[in-house]
Amino acid sequence: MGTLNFLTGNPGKLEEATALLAPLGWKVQSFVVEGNVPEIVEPQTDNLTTVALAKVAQGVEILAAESRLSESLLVEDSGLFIDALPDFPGVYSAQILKSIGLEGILKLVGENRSAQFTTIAALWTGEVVEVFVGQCAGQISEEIQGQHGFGYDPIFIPNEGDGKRTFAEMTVEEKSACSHRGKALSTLADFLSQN
Ligand code: ITT
Repeated sequence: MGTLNFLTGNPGKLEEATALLAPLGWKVQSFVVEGNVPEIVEPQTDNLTTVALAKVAQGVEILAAESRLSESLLVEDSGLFIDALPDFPGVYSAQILKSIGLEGILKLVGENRSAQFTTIAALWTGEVVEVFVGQCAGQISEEIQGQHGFGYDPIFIPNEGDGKRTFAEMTVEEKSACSHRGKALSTLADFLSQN
């Protein structure tokens, strides 16, 4: 079985990647050095791809310093983009969530509730970096709904599915079947199976 080192400080991302990739024969493990997830500096930019590439570059430097360059390294950067609020919260999704919370977002959204989640995943294969993209279109819910998942899940209703339930009202498997991350990682899994 192949092993993927996933460099992330977000346990929800790790859980979703494991649920999706383990049945396909990939062991997903948290990338840790001396028991800790390494600190990564995210550049100030409004582009998810730039952030994902900066994360993977720093991760590969750490692999090299650990003499583990032949191992894999997966990173990803995700963001929610609300149509009525251009580029918001976008690459600043983590900071905005911390500062105004889900209630704050709901107050800002008016009649047009359309939104998209995007994931840019970057994989160091041990030789090269490959990039995978996943997108999921949906609507911002009227209220906070559901207990599962993390981040913006309780206010995002994907258009695929019944169009009523938020990601936080779905199982991990249901979310991955239509989510931005699920799509990016499914493409990654196809790539791995062919290479
Ligand atoms: P990393 O260590 O992997 O960077 P992070 O949580 O900082 O973890 P991101 O910058 O990619 O990851 O995420 C930005 C924000 O968007 C953060 O607050 C997440 O909780 C949220 N987010 C990302 N993916 C999400 C998803 O599938 N559902 C809901 N919220 C999500």
